[in-house]
Amino acid sequence: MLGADLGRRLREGDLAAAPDTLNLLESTAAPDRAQAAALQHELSPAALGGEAPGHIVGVTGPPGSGKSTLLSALVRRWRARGSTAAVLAVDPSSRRSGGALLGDRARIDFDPADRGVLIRSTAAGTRLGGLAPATRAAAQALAAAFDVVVIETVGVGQAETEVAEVADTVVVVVQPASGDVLQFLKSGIMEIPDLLVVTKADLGPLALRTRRDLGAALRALGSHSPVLAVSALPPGEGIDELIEALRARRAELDLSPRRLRSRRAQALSEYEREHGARGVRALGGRRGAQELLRGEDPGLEVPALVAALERAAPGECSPPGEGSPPGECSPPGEGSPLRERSPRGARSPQQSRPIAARAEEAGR
Ligand SMILES: Nc1nc2c(ncn2[C@@H]2O[C@H](COP(=O)(O)OP(=O)(O)OP(=O)(O)O)[C@@H](O)[C@H]2O)c(=O)[nH]1
Ligand SMILES: [Mg+2]
Repeated sequence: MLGADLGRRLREGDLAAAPDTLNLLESTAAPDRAQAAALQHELSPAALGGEAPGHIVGVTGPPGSGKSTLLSALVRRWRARGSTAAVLAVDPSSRRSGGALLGDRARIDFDPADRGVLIRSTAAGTRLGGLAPATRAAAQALAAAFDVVVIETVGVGQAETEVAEVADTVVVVVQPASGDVLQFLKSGIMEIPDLLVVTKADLGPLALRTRRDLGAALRALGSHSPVLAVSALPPGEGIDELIEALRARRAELDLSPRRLRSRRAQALSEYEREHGARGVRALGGRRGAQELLRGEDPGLEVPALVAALERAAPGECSPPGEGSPPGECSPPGEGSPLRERSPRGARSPQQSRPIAARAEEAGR
């Protein structure tokens, strides 16, 4: 599968390229990683002539609060208005770690024959609330072609923080009487979302009281984020208002600084995953790495930024057996305290080659 072709097709708005794009970005096979870098290159701000125009919306909230049901309603309404939508749902890998506990979890409901909608669920892996790296890359790639790209994650706190790193807008979904979310907000455990949605408004006055309490808490914190009450079950209530609030938010957003910050943060975390704490130290620590990234062209895609970091730490990260001291760039050995930092564990020699070298092999 040629990454560059998929990238070009998405750039031209060919939504049929989206499923293969997701497959490629999710693949961990070494040749696919190189193709994925080529794909991202075709979708860089430099190649697009600006940021990908789609609105990347993070939807997060406690298990069972009604996120998927709400997304079903939103997708239906977006499609009725002629907007295209992709939803990347990050499923908690263990039932213990979250999810609607009573087994009444709703799937996002959509028409599989409609090319204007793409729904993809990915396992969150071992990290509760965490985003898989593929999810970030996928959201950025799909934003070149879809009007809206939603990332659904379960949880508040860490999940919300991670989503905020990649999303243009963060929506937190709570159900009526969510006292814990109110406390999280007040105590600062939870970052202030761009939009708060109280679901299940059909259940009665409790939803309205929750909306009022959350609104008061936000105002006390100096926030002007809207708080909406919706019912996602047919016939639905408040869905158009939510769509309008999202549209207004998108219209006032200055995408560039946000997306640039996100690409740099992502590049650093990918570099760190690949080369460990030692690799980061070779760049003068996180600060040194951030400084280096600030010096790079803002139009570069994430893999190119990772490659720039790799070039800046040549002793650490040149391919094994090509002049560097052995093992410098490979994951720390068994028993090393740094091993934890390399969640992919042992890799084949080809996999541990720097991303830059692999991208070049892909013929970029
Ligand atoms: N009455 C009512 N029930 C709702 C509404 N929205 C969702 N539900 C119900 O709440 C339960 C959980 O909904 P989901 O959409 O699966 O919630 P979720 O937040 O996606 O859950 P997880 O992905 O497991 O965290 C289901 O039984 C839904 O039918 C609503 O607006 N009104
Ligand atoms: Mg869900």
